[in-house]
Amino acid sequence: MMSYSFCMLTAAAALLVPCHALSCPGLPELSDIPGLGGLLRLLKPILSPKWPFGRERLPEPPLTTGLQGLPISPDTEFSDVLENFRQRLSRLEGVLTLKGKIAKAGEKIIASNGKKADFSSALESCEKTGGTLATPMNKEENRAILGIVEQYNSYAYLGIKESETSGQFEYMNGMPLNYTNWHQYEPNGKGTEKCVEMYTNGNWNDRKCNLYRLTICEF
Ligand code: MAN
Ligand code: CA
Repeated sequence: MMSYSFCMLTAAAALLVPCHALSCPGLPELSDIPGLGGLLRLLKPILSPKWPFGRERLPEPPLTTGLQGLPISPDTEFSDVLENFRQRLSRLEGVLTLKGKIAKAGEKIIASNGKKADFSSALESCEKTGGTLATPMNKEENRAILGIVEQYNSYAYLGIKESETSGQFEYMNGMPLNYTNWHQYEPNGKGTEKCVEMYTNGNWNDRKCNLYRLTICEF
């Protein structure tokens, strides 16, 4: 049998436990002790932001998630605005995709300004608009870039360059390629063709950097 003082100590030490959960023989519930409620209310700011406990506790809003894992906002007006944006964005993407102006591959959006430029100017114009030169990192992305190449019927520079080691190619950030789609017998320029173009069949060829090629960016 627990003693009264042990129970009081336990109760005081376990203030985070809802009051009604603390019942000891002969001990009234904490909230029933005259004056204790007031004392605890005084201590509220230093106890826990989750105050009040037990019977006085307000119900928590349900923890649910909405479309694409976004938490549902208790502010329905805000979530309506968000949903409206999502739908308009999706329609806009649909129109641009239909017109062959953009292509989507996973999270990437591929687009062209329709202009031909040398490698560094093409890269610069992509970066100016917050993107970079289209860089196919898998079959799906290569297919998406090819869609734009086909739309303009024009070879395009890719975001790939020859590394310090002749004949080896890398991404613009210096990382080694983890996907390639070289045309037969390519790359063959060893030190003389430091850029890469995409043919109208989606295959890659290492090529000089000072030619005019379609600018395709990814965002
Ligand atoms: C041919 C091939 C390519 C090369 C170009 C250069 O098409 O040899 O590999 O890049 O010529 O003009
Ligand atoms: Ca070549």
